[in-house]
Amino acid sequence: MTGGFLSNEDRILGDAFLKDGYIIRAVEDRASLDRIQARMAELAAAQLKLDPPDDPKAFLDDIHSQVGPDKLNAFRLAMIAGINSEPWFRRAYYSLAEKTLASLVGNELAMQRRANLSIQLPGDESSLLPAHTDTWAGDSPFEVVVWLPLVDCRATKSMFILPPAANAKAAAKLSDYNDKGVEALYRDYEADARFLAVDYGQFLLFDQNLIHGNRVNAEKTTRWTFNCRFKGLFTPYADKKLGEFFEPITMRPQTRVGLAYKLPEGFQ
Ligand SMILES: O=C(O)CCC(=O)C(=O)O
Ligand SMILES: [Fe+2]
Repeated sequence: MTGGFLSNEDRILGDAFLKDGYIIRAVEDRASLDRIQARMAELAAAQLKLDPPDDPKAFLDDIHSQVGPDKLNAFRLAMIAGINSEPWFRRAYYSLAEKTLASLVGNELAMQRRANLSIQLPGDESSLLPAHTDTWAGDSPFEVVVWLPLVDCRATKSMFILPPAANAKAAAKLSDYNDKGVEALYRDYEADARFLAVDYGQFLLFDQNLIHGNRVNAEKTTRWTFNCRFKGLFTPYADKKLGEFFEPITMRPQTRVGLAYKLPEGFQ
């Protein structure tokens, strides 16, 4: 049987992931999470010419009092550039979900080179992601997303996903929406969509082959979330290539040996 040699622990986690299409867990390295959050708050304050905040979470939650929708995308891009230029950032991000990734994806992994950041101000309609799967847009079905909130994310301040059963129903009828569009798709499956409650201190790991997206943030505070893709290093790639979009992060010694090996020439 496939996976018959998995440990009990891996089997239990894997069954939960396959049933729901996602898992939500406490981060595996709280110090790294706090470091990322603190640095983001510092970068945001510097960008806005403010003093570094005492309470990073409250500052980030309230950023809509400092940044309006017109300046939001430039601000967001500056935040992404700032955090991705920290040499420790990707290792810290990986450490938040290291064991879970090993269990659900593998022990030789490729990681997205630059994590994305989503900032959603209360009531802002300008930066929404309609219902989609990443695979429709050129991602490999072997990719998962590690989604990380810097503030507590609940209801429309979070993202929604269709669990596998509802997703399968929607996928079977997808061609009906060529004309009707994905907003109609969302409406028709809205009752099945799960808005995932993920608080600061937790991460969400989800299967991006399932329909997901977000709506206008109807909460009173601003959403800050990272998303970053991981896949088995030797699983098939789609549009996002190794070396361009992805980078190997946990290659094992015998793989290095194998990749470097050249059969001796001229020896019979
Ligand atoms: O953060 C969201 O609302 C959606 C994220 C998403 O679509 C993704 O990470 O693939
Ligand atoms: Fe997505």
